[in-house]
Amino acid sequence: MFGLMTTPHFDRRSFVKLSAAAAASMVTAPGAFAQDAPAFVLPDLTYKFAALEPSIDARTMEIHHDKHHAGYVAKLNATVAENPSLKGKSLNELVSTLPSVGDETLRATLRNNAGGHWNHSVFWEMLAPEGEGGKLEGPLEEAIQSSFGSADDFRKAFAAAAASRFGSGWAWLIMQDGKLKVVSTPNQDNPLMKGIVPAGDLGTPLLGLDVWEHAYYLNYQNRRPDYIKAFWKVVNWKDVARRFEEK
Ligand code: MN3
Repeated sequence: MFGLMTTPHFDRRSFVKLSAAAAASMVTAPGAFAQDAPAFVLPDLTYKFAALEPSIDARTMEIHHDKHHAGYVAKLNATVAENPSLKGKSLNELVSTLPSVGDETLRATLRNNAGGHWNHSVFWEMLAPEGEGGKLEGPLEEAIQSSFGSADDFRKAFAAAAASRFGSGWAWLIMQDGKLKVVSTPNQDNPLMKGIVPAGDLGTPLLGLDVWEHAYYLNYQNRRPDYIKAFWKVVNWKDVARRFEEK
């Protein structure tokens, strides 16, 4: 298996906060049931907005997290609240079972907003302040060398996927059938979306890069390649290695 059903790291934190939110809602509204709490919660960053400078500026991080990511979470919660059939489903379940959603409009809403919440939640974890994310080493480095020839060749392939994605989307390093592969997806699609993205792009995401303009435009304007180059300085290799080992 690709490990598609493994629980992402952030789910645990979300659960803790959800429980707190549920408790709070019961205090403020005595008649309310715990399940009235939002199904999904915007995860806090584990570093400050300015922590990724100069690679990614504080204002971009703030808008990206507090407005864009928060927007996906709000829309997703509103969608779940309006559709009882979705209640109790995990984020992983929502993104990996989209074809089972019969209603086309609902499927599109989930694709964008469950996808957006999943993608951004892992993206924040895949970044770390310069010097704190460790380096590419050990079994992950060996696997990258074996799949791409060298770490440099991997970086070139990943950067090419990120630079050539037309419009908005993501570049990914994935584990597919026991091998590492670089793919890219449009909009908020991701490699877990069975039946949505081409089969060749499916796998377990180990590293992702958001190449929507909202991720870089304030600082880099049209210079997406410069943003991609700077990204390498803030990759959290410890997190990538953890995903590689857990896959
Ligand atoms: Mn984004």
